[in-house]
Amino acid sequence: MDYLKKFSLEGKTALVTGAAYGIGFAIAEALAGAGAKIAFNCRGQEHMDKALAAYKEKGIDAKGYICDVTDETQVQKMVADIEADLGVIDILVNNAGIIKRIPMTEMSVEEFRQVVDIDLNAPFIMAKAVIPGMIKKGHGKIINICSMMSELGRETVSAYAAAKGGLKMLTKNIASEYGEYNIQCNGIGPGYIATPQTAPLRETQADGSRHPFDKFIISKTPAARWGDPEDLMGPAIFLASDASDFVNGHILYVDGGILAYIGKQP
Ligand code: NAP
Ligand code: GCO
Repeated sequence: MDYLKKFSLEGKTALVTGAAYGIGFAIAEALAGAGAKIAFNCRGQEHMDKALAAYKEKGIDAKGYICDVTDETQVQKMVADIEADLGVIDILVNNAGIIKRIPMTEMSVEEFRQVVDIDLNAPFIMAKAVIPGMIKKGHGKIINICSMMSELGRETVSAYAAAKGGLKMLTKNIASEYGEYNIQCNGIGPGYIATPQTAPLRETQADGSRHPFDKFIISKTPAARWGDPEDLMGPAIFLASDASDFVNGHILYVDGGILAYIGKQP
């Protein structure tokens, strides 16, 4: 048997949320490269137009939908539209997410709720919308984009860490609840990846030196570099494909070794 064929996504339909740019865009590109039809969403027309042009430039015929993943009505409509346009969704990647870096005692409850709403409640809304179709089809893959903050805390990211820690457990629960329907739900936990979300942490200083946080991350990463969105392509294909059919409820950390490392000795 040609076991490499199990990595093919030929004939599958994938929805990647928040894939106008950044990690989502790279994952969508990878899934398309492995043969999947791609649907993606973002919230505004300006990002949508740019994204459609970027997919076209890569030779990918992606279908874009304007949809806020926190709005269940919009999500249900998007999923129905994708079914009509491309077929029942085989692969869902819950990628859309935001971060707010504010010390906890200065953070308003509205700000905390907004992060949890997008980073945790929305993956629930999304998964709830696609699981019935997956059950009918007899298989499905859900990939939740987790974080180093699914395991670790740090100053200013309380809401994000709470949401991403919760997303890790939602992943395990979906695996537990729907594994018997041949649905696998796994997470990818990216390390520190160079995208617009982390741009403020990498800004060159007025004197031309590197941002202290940039240096800190390099020192904490055995690979001694930031990750690129491309680093997530292979793991995403694996978890979206039949090659991972007995992997369920797992979080695959793609972090250059951060979680394995105690840090450089003084
Ligand atoms: P990014 O560059 O800020 O992109 C985030 C994407 O999410 C955008 O396409 C944005 O689209 C979309 N989005 C945000 N809120 C949305 C909503 N309510 N509805 C629909 N789309 C929404 O972020 P990234 O760095 O690529 O991160 C992608 C995911 O990976 C996030 O879940 C993030 O937490 C996670 N992550 C990132 C890193 C990292 O180091 N960069 C590490 C670990 C995990 P619009 O603004 O156009 O709507
Ligand atoms: C931060 C970062 C992180 C990363 C990522 C790490 O401020 O510490 O933005 O939270 O984006 O999620 O895996």
